[in-house]
Amino acid sequence: MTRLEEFGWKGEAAPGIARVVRSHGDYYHLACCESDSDVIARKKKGAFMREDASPKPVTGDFVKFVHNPGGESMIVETLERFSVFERRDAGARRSSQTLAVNFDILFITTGLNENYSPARIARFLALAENMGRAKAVLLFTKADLLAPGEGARLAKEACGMFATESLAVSTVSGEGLERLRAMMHPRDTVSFVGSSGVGKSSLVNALAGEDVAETLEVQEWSGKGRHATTSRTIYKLASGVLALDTPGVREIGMIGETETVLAKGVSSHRWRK
Ligand SMILES: Nc1nc2c(ncn2[C@@H]2O[C@H](COP(=O)(O)OP(=O)(O)O)[C@@H](O)[C@H]2O)c(=O)[nH]1
Ligand SMILES: [Mg+2]
Repeated sequence: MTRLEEFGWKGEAAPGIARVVRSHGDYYHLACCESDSDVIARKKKGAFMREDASPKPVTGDFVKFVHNPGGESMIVETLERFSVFERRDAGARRSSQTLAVNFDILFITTGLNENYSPARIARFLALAENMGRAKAVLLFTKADLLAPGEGARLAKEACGMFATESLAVSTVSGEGLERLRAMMHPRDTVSFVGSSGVGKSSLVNALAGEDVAETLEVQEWSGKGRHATTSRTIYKLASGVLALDTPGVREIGMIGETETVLAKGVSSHRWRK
């Protein structure tokens, strides 16, 4: 299998096609069949400026690129996305922010502590409504903070309330992790979205069996709500599953409203250092 296929390309692997597996600033790490390691590329100047141009690439995108082993490789086009999850902002300069693309499963992640809010889950589900060819699963983390069986009960209740598959897990006790693994297939891309601090990176690490993702983005709390982590990465787990870890979403809004519950809940999180 080529590296491009290992990273989720389900069509015929061809030169000139790649997947963005990490991005920081102007630089993109590409998995492709031309190389056994990441090829670093930039966007071709002007290629994403025209009105009819494809969207600017983000981690998870499949792209067309020009490979230049001796110099700079250039991304020239973003291929059509089969799924997209985006946040819509009210009155902001940018009207939307693309949080994840080309995922097979969207895990809407909620902590079983102050983070728990049916209203927020409903909001995430509403944003997920037209996300494309992917399924949504409600994932409840930190089940160890509740009495035994309580997390599973809440997950079952949510499943009834939202008619969406639900699961309670804990990276501390290991509860639910086997069921979570069983939901994911090799070369599928899974994406975890939810508030900062709910344990998305911890889950990726637990699934990977080693620390690949940075957890507890400490600066995030000291910087008055600023997100320190802006890079997004696709991690290839030993199982062959591709996990897309995204920076936390502090506020996720529908057009015309702002989520404030999150900011309030944060200060009383018991795990805050
Ligand atoms: N009690 C408990 N704490 C957890 C669990 N998973 C993660 N945490 C803690 O929650 C905090 C935030 O985790 P992190 O993975 O960085 O969250 P992210 O911002 O969603 O990526 C860290 O202090 C973790 O140790 C869990 O299952 N149970
Ligand atoms: Mg994280």
